[in-house]
Amino acid sequence: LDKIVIDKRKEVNLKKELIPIKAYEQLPYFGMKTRSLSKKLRASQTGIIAEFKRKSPSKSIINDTALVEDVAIGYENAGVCGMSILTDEIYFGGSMDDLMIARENCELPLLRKEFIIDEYQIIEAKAIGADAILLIAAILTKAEIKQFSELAKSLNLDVLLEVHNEDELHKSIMPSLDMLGVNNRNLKTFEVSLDISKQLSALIPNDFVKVSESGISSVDAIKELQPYGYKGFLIGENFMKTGNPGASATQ
Ligand code: IGP
Repeated sequence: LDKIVIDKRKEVNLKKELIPIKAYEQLPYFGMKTRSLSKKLRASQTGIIAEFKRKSPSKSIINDTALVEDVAIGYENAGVCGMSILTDEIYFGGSMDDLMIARENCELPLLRKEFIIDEYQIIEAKAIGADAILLIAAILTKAEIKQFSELAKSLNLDVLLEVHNEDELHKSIMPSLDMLGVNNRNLKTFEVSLDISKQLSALIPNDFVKVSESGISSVDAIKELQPYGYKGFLIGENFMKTGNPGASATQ
């Protein structure tokens, strides 16, 4: 994770020199209305956020043939609440183009899944058609979480704040967040356990939509987590590892 953040800082600093933020503010999506992922999750019975992920540091290649447009259409037809799209290239094989292509092919609320460490990436998210952003507590200070989430809110982007332990949770609770996500995967050791979601759920105030992330591989897992107050379930690999991610999200 430390390495990802170092590389991300280099990437963002380089991009800042190449593309001034003003250029993004000219893009058509920048001025467009967003769809609220948190509201959709709140109103839903199933609450699935389906992810487009080609590879990951923990699993290497998951799916390198599926086209993002097909998957976006498939997820939408499956009736999921939203789609998460990795835009990190180096570690996850994603891109901002993936998000833009998904935007052109479906009406689902789109979550930009990225290691956000700079306001620049939030402006970018809005400009490429995202409806929500991910903030990861493990890589941000409390002041940054506040600054970034308030900027996102000012752009009408929903904020999903991700935690993995109690300290990160305590540091993060603030009114500018919409969704509190518990990552069942430790981003430093890659160990996965749904118990993390169960343990932290009671500490999350009910004004936030609770999302359980990673390692969810069955309807039973969702049923197991619902009594703990979870309204959102972020699922990647389980759908992406199949030949037809959209169809697998239907079940
Ligand atoms: C999806 P899974 O185990 O269903 O593929 O997990 C999602 O939770 C995972 O990709 C994720 C992630 C992240 C990726 C959660 N938090 C932060 C990159 C960065």
